Amino acid sequence: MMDERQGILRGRLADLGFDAVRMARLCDLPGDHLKKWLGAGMHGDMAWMERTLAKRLRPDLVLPGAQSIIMLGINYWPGEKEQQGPQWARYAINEDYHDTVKPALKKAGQVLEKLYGLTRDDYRYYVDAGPVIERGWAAKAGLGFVGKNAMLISRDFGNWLILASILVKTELVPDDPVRKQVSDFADVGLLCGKCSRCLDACPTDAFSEPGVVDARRCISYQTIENKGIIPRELREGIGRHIFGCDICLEVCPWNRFAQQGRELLLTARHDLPDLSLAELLAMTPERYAEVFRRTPIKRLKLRGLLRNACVVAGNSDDVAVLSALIELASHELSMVRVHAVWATYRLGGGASLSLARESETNADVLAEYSAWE
Ligand code: B12
Ligand code: SF4
Ligand code: SF4
Repeated sequence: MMDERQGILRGRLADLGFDAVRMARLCDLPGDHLKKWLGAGMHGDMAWMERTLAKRLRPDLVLPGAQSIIMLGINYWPGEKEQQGPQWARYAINEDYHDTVKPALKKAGQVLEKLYGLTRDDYRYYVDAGPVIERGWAAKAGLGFVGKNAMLISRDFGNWLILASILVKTELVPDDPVRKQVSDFADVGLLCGKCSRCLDACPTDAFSEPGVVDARRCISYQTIENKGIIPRELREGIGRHIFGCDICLEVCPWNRFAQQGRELLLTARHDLPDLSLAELLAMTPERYAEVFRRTPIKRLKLRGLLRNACVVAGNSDDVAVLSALIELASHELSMVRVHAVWATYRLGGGASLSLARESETNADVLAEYSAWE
C-alpha cells in the first residue's frame, strides 16, 4: 500500500538526522523473555526495569490509543579510530545523545502534527530512557535483526545505531521485517548463521545464552549502571574499559556495512580518548565537571570514574600510576578505596599501604586487604 504522506514523513525525518526510519503496527508483545530475564535477576540493580514492565509489554499503557510505532536509528560510527589509552564506548565520545536527539524528536512530532492533523497528545517519543523495548520494535519494523550479541544489527549500518521511537495514535503502513516470515520478537541471530564471534569474545562471559545478556556480568553495566563495588571476579575482565564496552559489537562481521555517521544529531568529543590514565586518576571535582559536562559520562559522577580508573589501572602494567593509587587508597569514599587497594596490590605496591590499612575501619575495604593476604 502506498501512502504519500508516509513518504514525505520519511524524507523529513531523514533530513532531521535520523539515518534509518521504519514503521511497525503495535501489537501485544510476547513478554515471557523479558519476564524470565527480570525473574532471574539479570537486570541487577536496575529496579526501574521491573517497575516499568507492564508498560514495556503494553505500549497502549504508555499512550492509550496508540496504533503504530516509528522506529528511528541514528548512525554513530565514527570511522576506524583506535583508542590507545583507557577505552570509552563509542556512543559516549559524543555529547549526551539523550540531550541532542530529544530536540530532533520534538521537531519530528511537529512534522507528524502537520502531516496527519495530530495534536501533541497523539504521540509520544523516547530515546533510550522510555518504557519501550526498542530493539524488539526495531526488529519488527525491519530496521535490522537482533544478533546473538543482543544488538539490533542493521544491514546498512552494522551495530552502530542508537535507537529512538515515536508511538503514534495513527495507523501507519507497517514496514516488513528483514525476513518476511519473522512474526515475533524472538528471532535472535536471524542473520548470524553459524557465527558466534560475539559470544566467544565477551571477556566477562556475560551471555547466558545467545541474545541474552546477564547485565550483572556485562562491563557496560558494571562500569556505568553499578553505583557500588565492582565484583572482584569481574575486575580483570574489564581490562582497559573505563566506560561501557563495545567488544561484542566490534567483532561482528555485519560491521562491514558500517558507514561514517553524519553527526547531525551528535557532537563528537574528540578530546575524551586523549585523557590518560594518570589524568583520570587525578581528576578533581572541578575538572570532572568541566571535562564531562554535557556528556553521558557526567551521570557516572566523579566517584564512579575514579572507581573505574582504578580498575583500569590495576589491569595495566603502568607502575607510574602507583603513587596516585596509593593516594586514592585513602580517599574519603570507601568505594574508591576498595578499588584503589585492589589496583595497588595488582601493580605490586601493596607494601606501601600499611599505614592506610592501620587506620581503615570500613568492612568492604578491610575485606579487600584480607583478600590479598
Ligand atoms: C537495560 C539496557 C542495557 C543493560 C542490559 C542490556 C541487555 N542486553 O538487555 C546494559 C547496561 C548491560 C546495556 C548495555 C549496552 N547497551 Co543498552 N540498553 C538497555 C535498555 C535501557 C533496555 C534494554 C532491555 O529492555 N533489556 C532487556 C532485554 C531482555 O531486552 P532486549 O534485549 O532489549 O530486547 C529483546 C528481547 O526481549 C528479545 N526477545 C523477546 N523474546 C525473546 C526470546 C528469546 C529466547 C530471546 C533470546 C530474546 C527474546 O526481543 C527484544 C529484541 O530482541 C535499552 C533501551 C530501551 N529502552 O530498550 C538500551 C539499548 C538496548 N542499549 C544500547 C546500547 C548501545 C548498549 C551498549 C552497546 C552500550 C555500551 N557500548 O556499553 C551495551 C551493549 C550490551 C549488549 N550486548 O546488549 C542500545 C542498543 C542499540 C542497538 N543497535 O541495538 C539501546 C537500544 C539504547 C538506544 N536507545 O540506543 N544496556
Ligand atoms: S558489552 Fe562487553 S561485557 Fe557486555 S556482553 Fe558485550 S562484550 Fe560482554
Ligand atoms: S558477531 Fe556473529 S553471532 Fe554475533 S551478532 Fe554478529 S553475526 Fe551474529
